[in-house]
Amino acid sequence: MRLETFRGTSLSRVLVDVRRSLGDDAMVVRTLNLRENGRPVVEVVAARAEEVEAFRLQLDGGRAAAAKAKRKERIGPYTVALVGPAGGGKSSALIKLALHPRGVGRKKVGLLTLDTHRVAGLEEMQTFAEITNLPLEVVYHSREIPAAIQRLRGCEVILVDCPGRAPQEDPSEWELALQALDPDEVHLVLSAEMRDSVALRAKSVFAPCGVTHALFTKLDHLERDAGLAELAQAVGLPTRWVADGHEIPGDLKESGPRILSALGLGAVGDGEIRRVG
Ligand SMILES: Nc1nc2c(ncn2[C@@H]2O[C@H](COP(=O)(O)OP(=O)(O)OP(=O)(O)O)[C@@H](O)[C@H]2O)c(=O)[nH]1
Ligand SMILES: [Mg+2]
Repeated sequence: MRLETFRGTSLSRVLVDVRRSLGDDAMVVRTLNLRENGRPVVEVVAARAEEVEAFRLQLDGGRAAAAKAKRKERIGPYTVALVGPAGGGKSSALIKLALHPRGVGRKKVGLLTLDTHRVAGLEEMQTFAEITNLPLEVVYHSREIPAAIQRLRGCEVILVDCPGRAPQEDPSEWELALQALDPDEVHLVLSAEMRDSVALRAKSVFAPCGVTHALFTKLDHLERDAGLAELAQAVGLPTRWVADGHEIPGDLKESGPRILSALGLGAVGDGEIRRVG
């Protein structure tokens, strides 16, 4: 989505330019009153309505037709896997998702971890499962998947934690296990501090995992969410959730209003967009 900046001596004149350039239903992202050489100037940042709508649809693609079609052919718990580079916040996001009503906290949740390489990672998940009394399956080999799923069959949703390792040409056991699980959704978990180019690289590296969504974390490290909307646009994946801190489970947010408001489109939570005129 392209944001264009218009300047003029009065708001009404600038809006005429905006309409002429971007169409009658152009959307105003922000207006600023400035001074240039001592004179008052109005600056308007705006975008084409259809481009804003396309971005909104991109973020909302969690209801993608492909996922629905796949779902029709399956029975059993809905499966959501979290993949991504080491330290991106997969396990923390999984814990928040499992508990928060904005995540899947209202459902009957089961946990499954493929991150068996690091003792600390495994212990973290086991401790979490114990405290919350949620069932946890620890899977070392792909052949263990059917039995693990069978034991979790009473759950509505299974959240799957993965190691922070890039997929290999010769798939390792956790990748084979992920393939055997064939999750309904695979969220690529990325720190929002990443440069767009690094995030795009991660997207292509983790593509073999069947990534369907992005989940951005560490928004609390950004200054007023600066760069978040640009990153989400660059990555170009449906994005349902973002994480913005250490608090469990509170620091999990719905992505749409948060990302659009990072652009100045509507206040957080209301999803409203101002039209010109
Ligand atoms: N400030 C902040 N820190 C976060 C957030 N999410 C995760 N972290 C921290 O980032 C670090 C890594 O988080 P993890 O959840 O272990 O990341 P991971 O992707 O599971 O890491 P690996 O399993 O090693 O690949 C931890 O210190 C978390 O507390 C967030 O939204 N904000
Ligand atoms: Mg982890």
